[in-house]
Amino acid sequence: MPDTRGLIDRQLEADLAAVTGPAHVLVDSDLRRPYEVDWTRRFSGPSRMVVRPGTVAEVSQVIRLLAGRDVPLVLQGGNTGLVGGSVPGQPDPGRGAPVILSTSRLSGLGPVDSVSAQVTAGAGVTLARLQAAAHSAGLAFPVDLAARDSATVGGMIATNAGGLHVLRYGPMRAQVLGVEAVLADGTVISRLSGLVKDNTGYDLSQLVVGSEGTLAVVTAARLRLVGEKPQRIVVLFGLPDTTSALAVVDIFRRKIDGFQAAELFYDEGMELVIEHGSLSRPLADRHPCYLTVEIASLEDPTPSLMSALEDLDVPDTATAVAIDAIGAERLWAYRERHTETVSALGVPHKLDVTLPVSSLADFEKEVRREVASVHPGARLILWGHAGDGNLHVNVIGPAADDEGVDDAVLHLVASMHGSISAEHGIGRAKTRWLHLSRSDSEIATMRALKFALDPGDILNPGVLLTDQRLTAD
Ligand code: 2HG
Ligand code: ZN
Repeated sequence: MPDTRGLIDRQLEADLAAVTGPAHVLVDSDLRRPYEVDWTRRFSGPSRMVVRPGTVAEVSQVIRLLAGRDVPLVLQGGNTGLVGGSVPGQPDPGRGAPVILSTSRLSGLGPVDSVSAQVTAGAGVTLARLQAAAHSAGLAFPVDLAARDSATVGGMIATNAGGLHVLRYGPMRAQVLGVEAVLADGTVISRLSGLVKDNTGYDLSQLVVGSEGTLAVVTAARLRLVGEKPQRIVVLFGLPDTTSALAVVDIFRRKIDGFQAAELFYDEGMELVIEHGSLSRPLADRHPCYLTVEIASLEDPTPSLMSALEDLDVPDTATAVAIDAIGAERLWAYRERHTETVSALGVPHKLDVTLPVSSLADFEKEVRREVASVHPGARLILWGHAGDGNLHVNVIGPAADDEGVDDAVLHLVASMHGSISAEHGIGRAKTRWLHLSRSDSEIATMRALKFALDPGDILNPGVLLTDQRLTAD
């Protein structure tokens, strides 16, 4: 029997190499392996090869080649998405394993246009590089997140990333003025002119934002920047409970103009981070709950901070304040190091959920009870973005493929009128539960859009929507 699959793959490798150059087609299993496992280590799957196109024209040719042979494609940016959306799942029995298209070489970064406060960035530009470019022009990029050194513009657009400053500037979607993207048949669409007002029909760029690589491959984007706010204060509060943290958020929202982050975590997370990072204790005592607040403005925010603190009527509160960059980084570490600390304990189940802010304190109690009853002995570490009602429920203990805790937590979220994904997306992790947050008619509309743009189900099959040998019904 001739090895047909092997022959087909060798031909594919040669054809892809003719487009990108052989150095950018990785076939060897050791070279492929890092692309096949997601950051959490919970999601992984085999690929045929990895291709790294360097231009939009190359992306288009690669997609045409793969679509013409019915070979599925998995898109990968910084691979920091946490829901398995950027790695292969189980191979499709009919079509075999996918090709991974890495956007890492689409790393062109245009000049910052300070008059319009905009910049054009390739999909492979990391968030940290984008932030540095904005900073050198006296501007700032409005989105910030802990994975800034690895997360890339393309992935952040595909997942509509949120992060630390959503309460002030909104998520990634709010920063995207237009994208350049390649459709499933290789067609390139481009809206990089940066026109703030452009009412000429469907906003195709915004359709692609948050579509998790299922509708198009983003290759570049025109992004909004904001004026840099150099006067920054970070306050770490030690508090009795979630309700007190929300009281701080409430007062700061009303009284402080440059209020831009309100990050919630708890004693168990603080203790783990201190131990894992060998950090000193930031406050004299332990507290059940912590809130990291950041204020940034043009003028010194101290007077409005003092006035907000005077209005705060929460007992048993302690604070540590940082007014310089080194102190701010030190205080931020207790919050930002949660993800890496939890991963050092094992392979986490990560449930990124939002609740109406008014239900967050009840949810915190309920989720502790629920996890303890479904998986006694599991370790639960909670943290999140208090201003957005967004909690990251991290559970260590259940096996990677044991979905009992996931199921219980997501049903609890739905019963409390929350969303099963706040900022990470559905990926492969949550497709089973999409119906908890989206109605049948919404899912049918999403499937119709997917079918219209990618009838062969080439782009990220198995991500976001399941059963994707789609029909238009
Ligand atoms: C964060 O806010 C990130 O720290 C990651 O969204 C959350 O690791 C997580 O569960
Ligand atoms: Zn987050």
